[in-house]
Amino acid sequence: MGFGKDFLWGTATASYQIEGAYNEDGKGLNCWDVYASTSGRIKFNENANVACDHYHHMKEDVALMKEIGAKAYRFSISWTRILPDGTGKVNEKGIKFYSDLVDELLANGIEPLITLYHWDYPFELHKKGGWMNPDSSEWFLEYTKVVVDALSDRVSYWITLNEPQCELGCGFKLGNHSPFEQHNVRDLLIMGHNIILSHGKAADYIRNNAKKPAKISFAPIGPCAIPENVSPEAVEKARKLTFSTNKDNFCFSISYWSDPIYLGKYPDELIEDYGDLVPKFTEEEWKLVSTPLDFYGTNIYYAQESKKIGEYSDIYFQGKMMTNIGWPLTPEVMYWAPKFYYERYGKPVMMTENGMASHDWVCLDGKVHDSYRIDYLHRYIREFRRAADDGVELAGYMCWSLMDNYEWSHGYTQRFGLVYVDYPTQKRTIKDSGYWFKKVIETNGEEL
Ligand code: GCO
Repeated sequence: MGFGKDFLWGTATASYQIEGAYNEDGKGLNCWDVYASTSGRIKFNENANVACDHYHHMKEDVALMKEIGAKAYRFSISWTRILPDGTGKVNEKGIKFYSDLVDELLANGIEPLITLYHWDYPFELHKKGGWMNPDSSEWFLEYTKVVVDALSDRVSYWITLNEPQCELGCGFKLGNHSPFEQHNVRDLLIMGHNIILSHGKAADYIRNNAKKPAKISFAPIGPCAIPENVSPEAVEKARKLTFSTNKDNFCFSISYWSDPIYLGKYPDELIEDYGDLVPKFTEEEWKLVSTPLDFYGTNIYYAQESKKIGEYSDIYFQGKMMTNIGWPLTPEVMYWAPKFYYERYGKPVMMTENGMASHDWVCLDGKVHDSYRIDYLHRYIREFRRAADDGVELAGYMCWSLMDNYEWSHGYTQRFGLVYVDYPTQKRTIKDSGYWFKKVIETNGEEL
């Protein structure tokens, strides 16, 4: 069966990680701009003030996508480039940048997929309490309206939120992402509630107001557990673990976010664990939250740990193959996750991110020979295709990332790109994996 004829092959990035130009042309500051270098939580205190300087290399970067043969590009919009204070005054130069990007993509036959929010929260709104503020979903709606009104005449694919798990879990529970805070369960449930409602209001607005018929989703992480074997009992055990809200770690779970959005209810387990601490949606709000979506976006890099084995676990064992960032190689997750998500949420699955970090450099011959990344992608995409062969509807695959960029708390130490970026000179070099991916696209993944 393989990937269908309309399967979208592309690459993905996010505004803060690539754009730079953090204070140019009227852009307002976000929480990463303000805290990255002062938090003490980022490798070498690095920030993305310049990053890949994509703001000034936009056309060159679209040309690279074209060279790689990508049919789609997932990128995020910087909220404060559009609304410098988060609400109120609109920055026309910010809109122009994204409008030009969309035009450039379309002129090169590349489908734009917009992520509205990939973690770069407006600093002015943060000062007003951010997601804790009961108005926060209205702020998000105001921002959504400006973007959708400006770009939906040319854009069909909309992803409301990237990985709300990390937004909440890393930003406000663990405190290792901006704004580097640590909150109690009560606060986390309030913020989660407002984030889910923000998604709902945005999805409803897009559905009813986009000028082109819209395809909408969000892009949660997909920490799926892999069955120990293929017996029905083992599969059921993995399924249960995959969708568990996981008590104190509920903000990193799948079901805490996806059940309200795709099934119109909170998971029973969450209510059993937290009862009245879980803020309630009105009936009207539930309708917005569960606005029917078109696909299920998911970012997947490795499986969920499901069993401790002494010092180790089923996914981390002595000498286990790991990528440079320390994530284990678990290609089977690309089969099981789409299968489980399709069963539960009933929508075509789009891999909105997948890829690997490795130690890359430009070799003496001027090329980047990243054979490990080719092997990683080969193993993962092959498993993804197996899900299609098994009847799971798949919508696309967005490789993370188009180019090396700022990897949050790891600063620039992790290279995820199909394109190498030499930061001091901003010179780009397509890696061997970029050319390999080009062939995969040309053959629609049939030769893997
Ligand atoms: C995430 C984000 C990306 C990361 C990528 C590699 O998944 O954390 O969506 O911004 O850069 O996933 O960690």
